[in-house]
Amino acid sequence: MTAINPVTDLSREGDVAVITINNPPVNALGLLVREGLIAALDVAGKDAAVRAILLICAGRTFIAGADISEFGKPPSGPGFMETQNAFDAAQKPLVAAIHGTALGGGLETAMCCHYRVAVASAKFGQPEVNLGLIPGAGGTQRLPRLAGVPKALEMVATGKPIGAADALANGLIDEIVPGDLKAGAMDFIARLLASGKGIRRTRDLNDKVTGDFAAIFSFAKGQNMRGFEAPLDAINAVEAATKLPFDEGIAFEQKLFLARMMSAQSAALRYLFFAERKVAKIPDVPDDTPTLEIKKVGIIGAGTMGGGIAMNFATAGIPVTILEMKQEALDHGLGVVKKNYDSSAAKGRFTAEEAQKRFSLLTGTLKMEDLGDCDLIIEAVFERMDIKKDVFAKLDKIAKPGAIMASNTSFLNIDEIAAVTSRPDHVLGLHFFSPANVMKLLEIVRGAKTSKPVVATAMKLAKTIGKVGVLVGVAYGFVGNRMLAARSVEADKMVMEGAFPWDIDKVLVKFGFPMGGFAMWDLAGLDLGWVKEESHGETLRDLLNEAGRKGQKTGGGYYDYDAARKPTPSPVTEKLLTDLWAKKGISPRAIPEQEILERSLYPMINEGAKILEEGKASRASDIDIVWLYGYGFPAWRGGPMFYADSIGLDTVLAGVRKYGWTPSALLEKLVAEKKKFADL
Ligand code: T1G
Repeated sequence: MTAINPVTDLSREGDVAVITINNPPVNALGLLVREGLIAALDVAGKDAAVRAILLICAGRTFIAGADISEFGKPPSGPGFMETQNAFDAAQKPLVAAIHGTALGGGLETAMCCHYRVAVASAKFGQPEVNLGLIPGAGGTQRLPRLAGVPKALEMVATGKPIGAADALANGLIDEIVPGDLKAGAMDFIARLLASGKGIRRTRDLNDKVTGDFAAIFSFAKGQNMRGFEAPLDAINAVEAATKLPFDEGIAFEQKLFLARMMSAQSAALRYLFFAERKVAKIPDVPDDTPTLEIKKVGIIGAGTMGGGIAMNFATAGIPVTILEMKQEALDHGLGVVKKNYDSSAAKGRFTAEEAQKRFSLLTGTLKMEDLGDCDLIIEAVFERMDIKKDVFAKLDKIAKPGAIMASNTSFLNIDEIAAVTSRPDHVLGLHFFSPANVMKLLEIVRGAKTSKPVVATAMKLAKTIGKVGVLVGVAYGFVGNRMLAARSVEADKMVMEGAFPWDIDKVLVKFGFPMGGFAMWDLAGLDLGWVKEESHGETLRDLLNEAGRKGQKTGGGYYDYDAARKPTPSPVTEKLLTDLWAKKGISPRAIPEQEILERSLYPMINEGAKILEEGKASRASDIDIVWLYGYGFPAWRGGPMFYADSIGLDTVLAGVRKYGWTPSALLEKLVAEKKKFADL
C-alpha cells in the first residue's frame, strides 16, 4: 500500500491496482482527493504489472460530491477538468466500486470510470441544483450517455437521487454486487479481464444521446421554476449532450457551471446547506450532552395535529399511545391516520404492509393513566392556556419519573405551562407545523428551566423522526409565527388602505413563496384563533368568518375554491371589503408592488433582529432555516436574514423608519457598524 497523499492510498492486488480514497466525513472531492486521484492513476498506468484499476472509498460512502466549503474561494491545484481528463487518458480498464451516496462530483468521477459496480443500498445523484449549481465535472454530458436522456434529465433537474436497482436498469451501473463490495468488484474485474472487453470511455458512448429529444426537452423547460435559475441551465446542458460533440458539450457545461457558481442564488443555497447543519449546534449544550432514550411516546389529542404528530413517531418505528377524551374523537383521529397511511401506500410511497406496520404501532386510549410508561408525552389540545395548564397538572401526576412532557403549542408560554408541574426541567415545547407528518420544521422551545439533557434529547429526536429541529426561546409565537404575525399585521393594514388580499399574495408568489399569506390563512382556516363573541365585523377576517367563509375547508375564505381547491379571487370577499372601506370612510389606493414587498418582508426582518437581540434564536441562520422549512421562503433567496444582508441592512432600516415601525436596536447597531447579520 502506497500513501499517495493523506487521503489517497494505492495498492496492488494481483494485477489490479486499487485506489482507496479516505477523506472523512464524506470523501468530498476536495483538492487533496483530486491531486491523489491524478497521481494514483499516473502511477498505476505506468505499472506494467497492472491490468485494471479499481477506485473504492473507505468510510461511510463513495465520494459524496465536490467539497462545498471550497466554493467561492480562489481555485487552487487541479480542478474538475484536469481530474476527469486524467480518467479519460487511462489506458487500462477503470472500475468504480460504489457504496453509500455517489453524489455530484462523486457520481461524475464514477462516470469517468469505464465500469461501475455498487452494493444494493447505494444511491446515485446529481444534487447540484439544490445548491443553485449544475453538474460541473462532466455529469451533464456523461449521465445521458449512460442512463439515457429521460433519466438524466430527471436526476439533474430535480437533484433527487436514485437507487441501485434504478441505476442498473438504466445502464448507469453495470452490476449490483451481493455481499462485500470490494470482493464483488474484484470478481467483476476478473470477469472483465477474462472477457477481453477492455476500456469503455463514457465520452465515446453516443447511442443514448442520438435521436429526436425535442418534445422531452420542451416539456422539461416548460416546468414552473418560480424564478429558480439552476434547473433550466441543467436541462440546457443535458440538451447540449444531444447536439454537440463531447468536448464542445463539456465546454458548454463549464460555461454554465461557472456562471451558476458566481450567482447569488447559489451563494444563498450553499449558505443554507451549512445553515441547516449548524442548527444542531447549541452554544451551551455540548454535542456529548447525555440524552434520554425515547422508546415509547404518548400523544394527548387525536385531532389534526395530534394525529399528524403521532405518524412521525410510528413512521420512525416508535410505538405511540394516543389519548382522547371521547371514543368518537379517538376513532375519528385514528381513522384519519389510517386513511393517510393507506393513501400514501396507494400512491406507492411505501407498501401496504409498511402502512399496516406503522399503523399497528398506534394504540388509542381514553385513560391518561395509559401514558404512565411513556418516555415522552406531547400535548396537542386546544390552543388555550387554561386547558393546557389543566392537562399538564394532571400529566405531572401520571407521567413516569424522567419522562419528558412537551406542548405542541404554536404561541403560548412554555414557562407558564412548566410552572404547573413538579418537573419544569423536563418540560419544553415541540412545535410541529401543519400538516405535522409532512412539514419538516420542528421548533424546539426551550423553557427557562428545561434541562440540557432534555434539550439534547429533543434535538436528537428531531433527526430520528426526519425533522429539522431548530431550538427557539419562549416568546409569543417563538420565531416563525412571531415573524409571520409581524407580516400579517402589515398585510391587514394594507387591506384597509386599498389592497385586495390577492394583490398582496401575488407579490409574495412573484418573490418566490409557494403561496401568499391570505392563501395560507385559507389553508389553515380563518377561524384559527377567531372568537365569535369578540367578532364585530371590524376587519375583513371577521366579516368572512361571520359569513361562514372559513377558508378552503368551507370552499371559500379570502378566495373561492373549486373542487380541486384551485383559488380564485372571490367577488364575495371583494364586496365585503369594498363595503367595509365605505363604512369606514376609506378611500382605497392602489399600493405599488415594491411597497407591498417591503411592507411584507421588512417587518419580518425587523422582528427577526429583535429575536436575535432577545436571544430567542441561536443565530440568524437558524431563523432562515425556520422560514425555509416552516413557511416555504424561496431557498434560492437564502431566508429573510440572508436576504436582508443581500439587499443591505441600511436599506431595511430605512424602510422600517419610512413605514414608522420601531426599529430593532440590533438592526440599528449593525447598520451603524456597517455589519451584517452574518457577522454575528
Ligand atoms: N462538501 C463539504 N462538506 C460536506 C459535503 C460536501 N459535499 N457533504 C457533507 N458534508 C459535511 C457536512 O457539512 C457535515 O459536516 C458532514 O459532512 C456530514 O454531513 C463538481 C460542483 C452526503 C447525503 O450536494 O447530501 O459536487 O456538520 O450531516 O445526513 O458537479 O451530507 O459534521 O461538520 O449531511 O449523513 C454535490 C451534499 C456537491 C451532497 C450525507 N454533493 N451532502 O448526509 O450527513 S456540488 C452534495 C449531502 C458538486 C460537482 C458539483 C449529505 C450526505 P459537519 P451530513 P448525512
